[in-house]
Amino acid sequence: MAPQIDTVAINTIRALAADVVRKANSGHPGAPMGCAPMAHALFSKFMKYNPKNPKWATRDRFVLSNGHGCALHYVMLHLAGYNVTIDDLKTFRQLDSVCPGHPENFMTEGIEVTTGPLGQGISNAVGLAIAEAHLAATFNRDGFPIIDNHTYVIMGDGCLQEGVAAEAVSLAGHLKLGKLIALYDDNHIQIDGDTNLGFTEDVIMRFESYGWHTLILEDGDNDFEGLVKAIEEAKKVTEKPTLIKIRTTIGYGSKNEGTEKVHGAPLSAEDIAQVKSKFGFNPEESFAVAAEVTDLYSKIGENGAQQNLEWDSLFEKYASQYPELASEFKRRLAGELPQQLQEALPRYTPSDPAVATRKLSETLLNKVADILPELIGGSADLTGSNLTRWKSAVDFQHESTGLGNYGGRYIRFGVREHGMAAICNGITAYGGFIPFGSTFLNFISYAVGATRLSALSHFRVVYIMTHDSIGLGEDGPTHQPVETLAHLRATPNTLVLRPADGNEVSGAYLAAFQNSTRPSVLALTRQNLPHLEGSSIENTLKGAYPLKQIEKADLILVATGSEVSICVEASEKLAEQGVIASVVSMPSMELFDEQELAYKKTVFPDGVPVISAEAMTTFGWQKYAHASVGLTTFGASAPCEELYKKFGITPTDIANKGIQVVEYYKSQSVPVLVGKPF
Ligand SMILES: Cc1ncc(C[n+]2csc(CCOP(=O)(O)OP(=O)(O)O)c2C)c(N)n1
Ligand SMILES: *[C@@H]1O[C@H](CO)[C@@H](O)[C@H](O)[C@H]1NC(C)=O
Ligand SMILES: *[C@@H]1O[C@H](CO)[C@@H](O)[C@H](O)[C@H]1NC(C)=O
Ligand SMILES: CC(=O)N[C@H]1CO[C@H](CO)[C@@H](O)[C@@H]1O
Ligand SMILES: CC(=O)N[C@H]1CO[C@H](CO)[C@@H](O)[C@@H]1O
Ligand SMILES: [Mg+2]
Repeated sequence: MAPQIDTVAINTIRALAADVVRKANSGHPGAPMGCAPMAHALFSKFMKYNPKNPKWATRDRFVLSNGHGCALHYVMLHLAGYNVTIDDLKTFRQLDSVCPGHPENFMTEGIEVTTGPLGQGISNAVGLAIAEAHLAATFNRDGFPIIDNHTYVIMGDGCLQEGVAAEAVSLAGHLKLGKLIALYDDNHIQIDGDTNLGFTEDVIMRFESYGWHTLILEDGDNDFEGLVKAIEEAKKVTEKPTLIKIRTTIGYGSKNEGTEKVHGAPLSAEDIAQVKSKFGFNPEESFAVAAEVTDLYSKIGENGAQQNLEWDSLFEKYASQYPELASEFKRRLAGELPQQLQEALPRYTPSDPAVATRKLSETLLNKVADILPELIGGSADLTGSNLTRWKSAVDFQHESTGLGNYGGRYIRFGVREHGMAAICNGITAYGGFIPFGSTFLNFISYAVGATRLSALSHFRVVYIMTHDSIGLGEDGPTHQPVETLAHLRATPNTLVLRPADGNEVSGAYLAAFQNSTRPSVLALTRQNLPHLEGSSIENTLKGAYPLKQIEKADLILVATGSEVSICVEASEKLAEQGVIASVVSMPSMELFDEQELAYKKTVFPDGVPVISAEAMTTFGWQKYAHASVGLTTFGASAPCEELYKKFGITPTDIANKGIQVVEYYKSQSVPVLVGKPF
């Protein structure tokens, strides 16, 4: 039997969660009531945290991967003494509440990552554990365990059904992330009903084959001692992550316990009263916490604050013994860029030979990798194509493999795009890193479940995406992105950059590194591109700029990436026919949109018609252009030059369209697009 106080605390958590959902008249009581023992075990017996300093660098990380059960997390944060009051709990799911409908890392102290889209949280946790292992390997010294913590996860059936989780946990097993401990809420229920409708695999066998240590607890509702023992067991295994499969009852205590009815609907008033009576609580009282439970948790909080103080003095000693390491540690945790970064960025002139932007990206990574030790990442098995591995790189691998070590910064993600992006989110959430992931631009579509969360979570992740158009050629339409950038540009808080040459590649990386609250997607070519007259890092940061200042142009050609130099050629053809065309390079719509209106008007003055050219969907260009060159269909399999001819993206095609557009607007006024007053 568990000591009485634990039972009281667990039942308090269950009743509070039920109250929270009932008050909101919306939410999910089942998972919180079933997972209350796990949460209580972690928050009261295992986790190292200081509720008064939620960002303490070496705190244990906790992720509720079944984010729909977040009433549980908010209740735990409240009990543990974080800045979540009983009144806050009463505002669950209401506008501007610190207790939003699913956990959001930027809304609530103590929430590490945004969860709710199933499978993401457990995958983020793999990133958190990678970050911990790498920082510990980098900064810890004998007698100074500056970074030393676990990552704990609670997840449900849904998380285990999602492909992204399989990608991430497979990598976690390979990497032997021994400080990652996942508690699986094995309640046999999901929304449609019993999991036997579609989920009959042996989860334990699957995780064993991934290289995880596994444990089973038969009665997660009542065997609290067994639960604590299992977590202790898990902590002892240091070279494998652990999965503890815990049999629970969804909605434990409710009249509908053990059924899908308690998954996502508030308990009725009578049911809540019944639950409280069963637990020995006053059925008339809501949001009640017994003094003994408050006391228990306030002692735990004080203990955490004490551990934090001890760590502070350890860090002070560390700082006097290793001053450079300590100041580097502080810089990285603060998310500040090193001063030398900007000078290290390569600059080019038009006489430099034509190079693919993916290759220019490799050159840049080689120049900055040593200056920017927070840069960590890799490719989804396209290192040779994507050119993302710098010369001095060491692989992030467990030492026993002989392939690298935890101090390494190059991650072999395998062909796991979605897992890669979710892991990058977790690494960002840890703090102290700028992670990157790489694949062909087209395959970022496999990862958008996670890249969308990079944006929502305000995470600085750099997505280095190569082979960025039909320009990749022979691989054909299966590999050629068409709609991809339009989708990414439509995603809030996402910086899309498609540089046209070497200076723009440097500018694009600088823009990506400089903003610590949003992800960036760099779209890079496979084919070689000339260095442009008029390009610069500074111009790139403005998002769009004319390559040449022209007093009175008849026409503007705006393009991104590989199509800018094609437009330069088109403008030369037009000049031969007496049409003066200004070429605007637009490496980033978002950066341009953020400029002052006066600047925007100098780039797109009223009365001058605009043609856009981009070798992908024309969708979205209507915002700046009166006519567009691009695709409205999928691409095709052929050499690059033939495809540009087929889809009408040659200097001649663009010049011909230019003549047509100029002719057309001779007889009517040119609509104002940029800076219209509504
Ligand atoms: C990616 C994604 N797909 C669908 C949903 C909607 N959804 C929320 S919970 C849930 C069922 C999850 O089952 P389980 O993890 O077993 O949760 P339990 O019912 O045990 O609380 C679904 C389909 C979601 N949140 N995320
Ligand atoms: C606690 O959070 C509230 C917002 O809910 C904020 O106004 C307040 O300043 C916070 N208090 C502390 C001590 O951080
Ligand atoms: C970062 O990007 C956001 C928009 O996504 C913007 O509001 C903010 O000003 C940017 N910060 C910096 C430092 O550029
Ligand atoms: C300060 C602290 O609690 N550190 C713990 C972090 O986790 C390791 C296990 O990996 C423990 O040994 C430490 O005590
Ligand atoms: C230079 C290089 O690595 N090129 C590769 C680019 O990617 C394609 C597709 O994987 C390969 O076929 C090329 O060899
Ligand atoms: Mg379930």
